[in-house]
Amino acid sequence: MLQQVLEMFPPPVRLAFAEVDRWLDQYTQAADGFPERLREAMRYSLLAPGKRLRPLLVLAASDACGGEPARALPAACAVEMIHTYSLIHDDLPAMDDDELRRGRPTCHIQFDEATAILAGDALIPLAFEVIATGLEPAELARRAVRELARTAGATQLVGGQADDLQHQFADPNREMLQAIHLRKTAAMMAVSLKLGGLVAGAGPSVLDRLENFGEKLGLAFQIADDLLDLRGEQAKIGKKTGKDESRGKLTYPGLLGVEQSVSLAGELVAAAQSELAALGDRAAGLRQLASFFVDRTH
Ligand code: GRG
Repeated sequence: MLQQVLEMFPPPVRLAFAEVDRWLDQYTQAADGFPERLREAMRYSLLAPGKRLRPLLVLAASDACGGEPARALPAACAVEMIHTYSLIHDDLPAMDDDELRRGRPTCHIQFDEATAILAGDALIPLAFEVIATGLEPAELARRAVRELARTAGATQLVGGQADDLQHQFADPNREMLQAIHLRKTAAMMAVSLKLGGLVAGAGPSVLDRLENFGEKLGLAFQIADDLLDLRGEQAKIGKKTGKDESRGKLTYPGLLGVEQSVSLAGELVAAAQSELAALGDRAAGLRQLASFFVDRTH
C-alpha cells in the first residue's frame, strides 16, 4: 500500500497493517503438508504485491469503532485470501483470460491452468479456517464466517461475476452495471469493513453505516478501475489496460462516457463519506481513503 495512504491512519492501524504480509506468509507455510507446487502457486498469488486494500479496510474499520486493529488480523488475512482466489480464477482463460496481474504473469501463466484453479480453490477454505480459528469468542468467529460466506457466495461475489460474464455482450444499462458491481466489487469491500466493525464489537447501526460506506466506495472504486483500464498506464497498474473496450465489456466509461463517470465517482465518494460522519474523527482515515482511491491514477 502506498505510504501516502497509510499515513492517513493512526499508528495502531499502520502497525497491524504491517503484519498482514507476515501473517499471510505464515498461514501458507507447508506446516500441514500442502503439496509443494500447490503451495508455491497459492503463495505466488497471495504474496504478490497487491494493494491490500481490503485488509486495510478491516483494520481501519476496527480502529474507527474503538477496537484494537491487531485483533482483526485473521479477518484481514481471510478477506485477502478470498480476494486473491477471485483474481486467480478471474484471470483464467475461461473467464477474463489475463496474462498480467499485480505486475507479474498471472497464476495460470506462471504455473498451469489446473494448478491455478486449485490454488484459488485452496484459498477459500483456508480463509474460513483462519477466521474460525483466529477470531474469539466463538460467537464472533461464527458471525464473521457467516458474513464472509454470504459475500463470497452465489448471491454476491460469484453471482456478480456470473452476471458480468453473461452480460458481456448484452444490451447494457446503468442499473445492470450497478447491480453487477455492487456484488462483484463492492460487496467484498463492504464485508471487509463490517468484519472490522464486528471484531471491535460495533452495534447494528454502525455496522450498517460501514456496509453502506463500503458499497459506495466499491462502486466508486470500480469506476476508477474502469477509467484506469481505459487511460491508465500498464506499467504503473501492473495489469493489462485497454482490455475492457477491446472485449466489448460493460463498463462505466463505456456506458456513461468519461466525464459522467468521473462525476458519478465523485458523488459516490461524497455519499460514502457522509455515511461515516457519525463516527467522527476516528473515521477520518477511511473518509480520506475514499477520495484517494477515486482520484488514483495507478
Ligand atoms: C472469479 C468469483 C470470481 C470473481 C472474480 C475480483 C473479480 C471477481 C474480478 C477481477 C476483475 C475486476 C476488475 C474486478 C473488480 C474488482 C477489482 C477492481 C479488483 C482488483 O482489486 P484491487 O485493485 O487489486 O484491489 P489488488 O491486486 O491491488 O489487490
